[in-house]
Amino acid sequence: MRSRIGKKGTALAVVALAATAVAGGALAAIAAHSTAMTTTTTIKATETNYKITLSRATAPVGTVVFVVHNSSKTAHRFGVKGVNGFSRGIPTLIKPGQTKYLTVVLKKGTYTVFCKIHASLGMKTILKVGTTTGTTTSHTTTTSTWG
Ligand SMILES: [Cu+2]
Repeated sequence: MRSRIGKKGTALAVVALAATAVAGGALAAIAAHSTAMTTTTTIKATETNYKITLSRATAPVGTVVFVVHNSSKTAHRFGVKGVNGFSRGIPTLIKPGQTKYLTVVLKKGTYTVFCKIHASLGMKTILKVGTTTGTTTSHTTTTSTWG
């Protein structure tokens, strides 16, 4: 019967060494700093007459990049409204066939994504931020201080 203790023992020793190194002074500070994370979520928004369809209805807290495509034959606008007076939008018309981008940093809350011109015709939808369930995915970027 062969024993596997030899291999396991080596692996444990390596882990212990690494832990000791990190615990020592400056290295620990760097390791702590590099755990700061920013989450960026890209959401596709398709504008038609008179509807906005989002590729996802929820997003984690952080940066959200809206890729707004107007697939109708009418010019539209694109804006995001939220709690505490949050209001951002693409400042120009999105003409038929055009794609424009809006990058926003969103806190936890419920936001209304809308077309300023046609909101009264129902051209608006809801985006929930910070209430993500297991069905959503996010891209997490770890910022390293190593260069
Ligand atoms: Cu519109």
